[in-house]
Amino acid sequence: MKLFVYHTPELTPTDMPDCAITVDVLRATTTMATVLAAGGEAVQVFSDLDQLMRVSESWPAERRLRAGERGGGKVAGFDMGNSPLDCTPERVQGRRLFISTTNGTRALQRVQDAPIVLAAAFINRKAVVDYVLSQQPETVWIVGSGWEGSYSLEDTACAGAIAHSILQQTDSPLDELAGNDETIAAIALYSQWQDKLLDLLHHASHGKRLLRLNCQEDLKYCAQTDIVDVLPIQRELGVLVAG
Ligand code: 3SL
Repeated sequence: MKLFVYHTPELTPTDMPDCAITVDVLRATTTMATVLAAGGEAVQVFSDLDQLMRVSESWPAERRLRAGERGGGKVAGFDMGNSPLDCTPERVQGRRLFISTTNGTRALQRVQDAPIVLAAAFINRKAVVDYVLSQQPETVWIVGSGWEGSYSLEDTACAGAIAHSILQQTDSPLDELAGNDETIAAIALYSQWQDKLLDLLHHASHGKRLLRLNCQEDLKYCAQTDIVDVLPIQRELGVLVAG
């Protein structure tokens, strides 16, 4: 197995790996994992808000939830923004989440043609790592969502958490497992911050943006590791289910 970390969708090559893992710790992939862990039927991702509205219109109203986020805030006319804390079992059970966010949904679409597409965050890191180890894909890309084309500290730290755990559980030396320098840097970043991930989110520029929007509790939630045992896996183009 070779692991490659890419910091943003823009830095991700155009050919496809055997397995692509998209990461948006703050907050899209954390929200997706939470919805599926809470009994949501599926998560369907869109980069375009109008397209989301059109497609979801054909879905029964009582079995859908529309989530729209731009700039960290909820888009007018949508049921919710992108806070994982809004995704309680009472609210999401049996429903499909139709979601469009600034960066996370775009990152997922960037690698949607890979044979295996997963969504990962700190909260479901173990479920993702266990699945990758069970499947042993030859090439694994971990793609950070970043923020509008630029680097996000928290996504690279989560990529490092995944790579670090895979490294610990395989016999391969670091140089054999790591396919690019970014993978080694991500492992180093995670190793330094693993016991203070909430502090790291407070240092991150998007963390600061969310703090200005009073999302302190979201940061606390997103900083937790391995708290949900759920594998968001793409079943059809743009649709993720609990695997
Ligand atoms: O960029 C994204 O996709 C979002 O996760 C951003 S936010 O955390 O909802 O502001």
